[in-house]
Amino acid sequence: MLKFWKKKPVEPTATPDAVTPEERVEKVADAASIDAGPVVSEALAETVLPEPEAPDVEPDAEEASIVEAAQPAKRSWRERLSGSGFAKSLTTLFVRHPKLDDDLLDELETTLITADVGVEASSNLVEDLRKRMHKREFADAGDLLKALRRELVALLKPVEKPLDVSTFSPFVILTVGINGVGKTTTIGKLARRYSDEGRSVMLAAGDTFRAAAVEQLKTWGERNKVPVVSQGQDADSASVIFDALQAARSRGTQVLIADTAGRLHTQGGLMDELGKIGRVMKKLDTAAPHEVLMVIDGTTGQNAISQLRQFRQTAGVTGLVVTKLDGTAKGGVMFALAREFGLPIRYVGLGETATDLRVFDAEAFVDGLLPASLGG
Ligand SMILES: Nc1nc2c(ncn2[C@@H]2O[C@H](COP(=O)(O)OP(=O)(O)OP(=O)(O)O)[C@@H](O)[C@H]2O)c(=O)[nH]1
Ligand SMILES: [Mg+2]
Repeated sequence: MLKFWKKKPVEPTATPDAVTPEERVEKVADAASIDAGPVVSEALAETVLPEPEAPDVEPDAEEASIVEAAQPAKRSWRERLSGSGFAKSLTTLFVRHPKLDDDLLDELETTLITADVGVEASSNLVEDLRKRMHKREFADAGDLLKALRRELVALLKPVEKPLDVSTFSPFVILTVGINGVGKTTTIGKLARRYSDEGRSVMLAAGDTFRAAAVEQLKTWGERNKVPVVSQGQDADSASVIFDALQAARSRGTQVLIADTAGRLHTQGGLMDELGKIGRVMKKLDTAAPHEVLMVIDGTTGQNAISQLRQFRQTAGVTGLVVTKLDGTAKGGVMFALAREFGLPIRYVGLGETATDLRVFDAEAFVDGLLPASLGG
């Protein structure tokens, strides 16, 4: 769970030779040749990219298998989300109020607000449903459930915009977020996903505050056979990420994912460091980072709104990952984020293992929260 009160990152210390990343960039740019190069794990040499396989099935059979394959995937969203407080209270609500009336709608509003959907969004949604009920649009609570599903999907559909990492090479993803939200774990899961898609991946250990953070990233790297660029503890984060970008470019790596230390959105100095990382990257590639991925803990509630507001301002967030939606998360924050910012939700975390990161799917998510049918 949230552990930001435990760890208090300090301002980054200067590198041993007291060279700022900006100066370092100048030095590297001035140098005729790059000597020692970055520290890259030997796993690079072992990385063998699988050949893309030609489809050997008839189009119809292929379509059928895609549909078939999608069913267990949808089922697994439901299995994972069914433990969440939001899904439980929605199911209980319809069991306790099988009758379509104002009481059902009043409780629905309370349920949405309690799940962190946001007061205004919840009230608007419920008032709209109430009007339609009074106009006798719904025959029973089952019809109301169907309308609720459509409304909830409509709130999330605009932010269902998957990340396309094939637009640049290397495609650079900078992950940001407060402490303990699941940044490093998400990077590990992304490394697995992109490797499985046949892409070459490199990780940059930009969380230089804790030795354990570098080790944690290296473990994910080894597990997925992807190289991890790191420097010693207390190295400058921007310098590590700069080295990694340089290495990724020279090796023709397709996706570079940079980790950063967790920081509170209220810590001005640390927030400024994210801006510096971006500026340093731009010296090598003016379009980098191509995605600033903010990781948000799904159990956070409304505080996620102020976190995102601050990170967007300082780090230019372009996409979101909402983690920990399995377990005790209320999940309503997804709707609040979508409504308030309209930023793409790229992925959601539904567990701790490598395959528990899903491309965000508005329908699958809403269906995972709502009872499948009433009395069924
Ligand atoms: N249940 C669940 N746990 C998750 C998920 N994503 C991450 N975690 C857990 O959350 C904890 C923190 O994850 P980290 O990846 O270390 O978080 P971080 O943001 O890198 O943390 P700092 O580097 O300390 O800021 C770990 O125990 C992860 O296993 C998820 O989707 N579901
Ligand atoms: Mg981390």
